[in-house]
Amino acid sequence: MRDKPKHGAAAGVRPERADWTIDQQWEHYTEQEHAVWNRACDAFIEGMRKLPIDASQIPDFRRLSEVLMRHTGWQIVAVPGLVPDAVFFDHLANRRFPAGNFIRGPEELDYLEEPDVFHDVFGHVPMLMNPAIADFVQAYGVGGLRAQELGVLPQLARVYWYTVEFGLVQQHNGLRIYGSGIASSHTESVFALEDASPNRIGFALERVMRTNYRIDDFQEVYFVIESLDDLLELAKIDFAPVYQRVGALPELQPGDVLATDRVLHRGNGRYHAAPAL
Ligand code: HBI
Ligand code: FE
Repeated sequence: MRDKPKHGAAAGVRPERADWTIDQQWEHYTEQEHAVWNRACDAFIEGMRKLPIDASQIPDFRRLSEVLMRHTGWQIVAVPGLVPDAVFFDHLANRRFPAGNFIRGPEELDYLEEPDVFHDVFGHVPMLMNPAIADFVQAYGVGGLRAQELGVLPQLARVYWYTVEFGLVQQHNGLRIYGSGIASSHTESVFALEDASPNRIGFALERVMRTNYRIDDFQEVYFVIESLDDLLELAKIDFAPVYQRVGALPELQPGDVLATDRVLHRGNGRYHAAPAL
């Protein structure tokens, strides 16, 4: 079993400010916390060259925001952990990315359900330097507020989950990770790209909107886009009729494979079939 949430709304934290932002308190990170940050592979650090991300310590959000602002108009604001959905969407709709200011402990290195500074900065910030992701994440914020009003948030949240968090992209030189949830987990990076267990299926909007996901373990299915620019097309779609169609169809479980799926890899399902230790 996993521990209860320790940070943010789920842990009963009360906001000091209405928008839930707090001081990151960058000066207060300890040597040990900085050391947890410093566990990325060299290749990933390479990709973040334009950002003031130094592998030796936790980045300062003010400095990250300066660079992001110049490139894609985004900034990073510190939050204590998960924030309420409406608050999260409002930040995104205004090109502010809420990043957890706490860092996981050394015993939670590989994956935790709560977004900490490692997941948010190491996973999301480099992607927000990309113009397609920058616009798509903002569109998700705008769409999220609307989906809440329409009572269809679970369907929209699946799109975010299977793209921004756990998406794969078919690059000219092979399958690559763009999902931040994968990028911020070394073992899931290996699992998502190379393991025989999970399904890898071509991204199809309505299919994805029907598909439940796991938040407590590796994914059973990864959806693959052909280019990050595909996300820009997605952001232009009027979702109202899509919600109608999807709402009339049965939900799918993460391990399901449909006759209509474009299957890139049919997983053997071994990882999730094994009894829990
Ligand atoms: N809060 N800090 C933070 N980060 C998230 O990714 C986040 C959140 N609150 C709600 C939320 N995500 C979601 O579950 C929505 O995307 C639906
Ligand atoms: Fe995330």
